[in-house]
Amino acid sequence: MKVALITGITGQDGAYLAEFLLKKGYSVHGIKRRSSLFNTDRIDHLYQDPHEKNLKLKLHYGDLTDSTNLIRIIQEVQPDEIYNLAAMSHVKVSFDTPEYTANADGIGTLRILEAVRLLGLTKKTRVYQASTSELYGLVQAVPQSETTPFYPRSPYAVAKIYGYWITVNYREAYDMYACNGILFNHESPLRGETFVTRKITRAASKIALGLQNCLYLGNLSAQRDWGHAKDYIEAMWLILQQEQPEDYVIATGITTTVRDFVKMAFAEVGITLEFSGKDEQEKGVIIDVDQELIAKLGLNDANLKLGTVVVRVDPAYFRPTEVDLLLGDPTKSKTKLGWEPKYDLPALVKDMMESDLQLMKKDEYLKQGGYKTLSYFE
Ligand code: NDP
Ligand code: GDR
Repeated sequence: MKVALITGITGQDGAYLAEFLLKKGYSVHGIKRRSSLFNTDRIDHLYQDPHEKNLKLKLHYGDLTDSTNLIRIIQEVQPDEIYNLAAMSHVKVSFDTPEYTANADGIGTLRILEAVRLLGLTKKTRVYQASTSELYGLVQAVPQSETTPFYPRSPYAVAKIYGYWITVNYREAYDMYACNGILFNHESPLRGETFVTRKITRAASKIALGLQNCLYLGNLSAQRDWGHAKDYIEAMWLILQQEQPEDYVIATGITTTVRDFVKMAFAEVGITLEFSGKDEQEKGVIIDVDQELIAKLGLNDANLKLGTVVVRVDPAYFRPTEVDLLLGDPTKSKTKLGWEPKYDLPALVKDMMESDLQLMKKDEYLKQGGYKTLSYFE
């Protein structure tokens, strides 16, 4: 039985990857952070009571900023494969916490590689590093491939560029099987709520249910190459199953603006939006409501009047330096890995909207049932 260690197992990709590896018969170990509230929602369905025999999934407390802890866990687990997914992964937040981001995302990668080396595991343990299309940053060329030059545009991307190169360096210096997956944006119903796609699908669902009036966003013209996380974690696994360790771009090869993603999400709940105005004054206005679809989905059209503004721009969400256009070239991963995504963008939007509509309906039922959040001081 192969043994895998996943850092960042409580995140979007970690959750999908853990399930995927368990299905493949792996023994899976994950590193989770200590938190004052439970932070294992995404993997609770995989959880096994630690008292059970033949545990297939085991969680360890740890942090990428603590090298002694990482060395101890890797020594105990003796993994065949490490997937280093843990990171402070929010680009905008990295401008607020640049030093922490460098520590966790940059030096954190070094800590993992160095632990493998110090423990004499360079021939046994294969390492996957979660690199990112943010490395391309300021557009040098499109589509972006494994040979396109990098120009990072945020403390996050600068930290990740260290992670990228230290992975390449350990591969070359110590003959390790260590690889970068340069993954373009990938989303899912498990996506963190403050990334733009999930923020949009949650808000579109709430607005359609009359639980929210307006969605405030930043740069609507940014273009992203969006895929589904379920497809992308499979590529991570494939990258570690090859004869030679190499770096791969994982992308769909199609780019879309944030504005068009908004339109697609609202269309799933029968709302057609038109955008007018420029930059900070830009607005998304309802120009059509599909009554049949609204009725079919069991929604309430009371707030959905033609001409209502449901999307506005708030410059607070602009970034000091933006990445305007990402468009990946997945030729190498398709030909060498045989990787083929199952979801296109419309299928991704549909999946996220169906899931968020269900979640928001639960909120609506609770509200209708008279449930109120209690104050702990009452
Ligand atoms: P998430 O933000 O959903 O998950 C990040 C995970 O890292 C969480 O489990 C989080 O724990 C954990 N974590 C954060 N800081 C630390 C730390 N200091 N020590 C230990 N664990 C930590 O990210 P995704 O799943 O979306 O992404 C996975 C990886 O892939 C990240 O490295 C990200 O930067 C990278 N990436 C993501 C892309 C995407 O589009 N999703 C594209 C390209 C790269 P907690 O749950 O407690 O917060
Ligand atoms: P990104 O994802 O920065 O590409 O990083 P995010 O969804 O945060 O932003 C995508 C684009 O949308 C614009 N945008 C907004 N973004 C957010 N979060 N909130 C808003 O209100 C908003 N309005 C417009 C942004 O300016 C940006 O252009 C993600 C993360 O998962 C990284 O960890 C990963 O490395 C990259 O994808 C690839």
